[in-house]
Amino acid sequence: MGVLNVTPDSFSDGGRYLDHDRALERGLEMVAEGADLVDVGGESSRPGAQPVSEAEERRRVVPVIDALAPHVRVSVDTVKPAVAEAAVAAGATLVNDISASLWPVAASNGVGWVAMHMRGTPATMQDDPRYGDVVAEVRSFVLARAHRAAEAGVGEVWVDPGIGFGKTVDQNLSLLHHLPELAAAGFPVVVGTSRKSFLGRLAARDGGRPAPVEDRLPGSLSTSTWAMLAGAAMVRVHDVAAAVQAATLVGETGLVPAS
Ligand code: HH2
Repeated sequence: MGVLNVTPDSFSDGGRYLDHDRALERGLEMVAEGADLVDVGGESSRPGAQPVSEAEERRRVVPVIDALAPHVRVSVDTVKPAVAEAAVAAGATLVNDISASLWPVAASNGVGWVAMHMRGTPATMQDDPRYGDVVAEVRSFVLARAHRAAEAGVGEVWVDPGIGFGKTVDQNLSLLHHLPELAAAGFPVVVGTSRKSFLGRLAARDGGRPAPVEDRLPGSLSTSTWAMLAGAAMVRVHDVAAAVQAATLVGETGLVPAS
């Protein structure tokens, strides 16, 4: 799943693809690089991000989805039902939902749905995140939502532990460590670690300064490779060509768990 943020403020590619033609060009480039799916988003969910209006988000994503859908499977990264509806009408066939609440939209439109775990909202999620047992809480949350969606008639339901969404570095690492248990629960798993700040902190340089976004490819690739080996059926990445190479290698090792 290649990431395409049609936003001015996403944490790693904000502003680069706000222009329609540049977004389309990048989307097609990711297809050429081997992406099976392009995830189009019109609202940043980085820590502290402020929401945008429904009309503005629709204006950003709908023309890009409309132009990309004939070439590749498209998902829409949104938490707004009306934006999801408009995106599906434009050709998206998967609703990537960081709020894990839009399954009724997926059910009524006959499209797939991703249930991701987040603590609170992007504006507040990194304010002192605490859990009794992060792995158990995230797992029971996403599985409960996934079962509700399946009961409502959604035929394709994914679960996602929501790396970086209201989690400390250690909590993110615990979730990655315990990914095999989530993958064994019966729903396909998608994982997004790409360029996230915990990778910057883990690669901190002298004096503890986190590695900047452009230096997080090694962490992005090693964690997405780990996720694939641990049973994730899809990884959400910015650097598609590198991730496809890693995925090919993982496939050729023969170590991928049987699904
Ligand atoms: N991460 C981001 C956004 N959407 N969706 C899923 N399913 N899983 C994720 O881990 C995930 C996601 C955040 O990354 P990005 O889109 O690059 O940044 P921003 O939210 O600032 O636009």
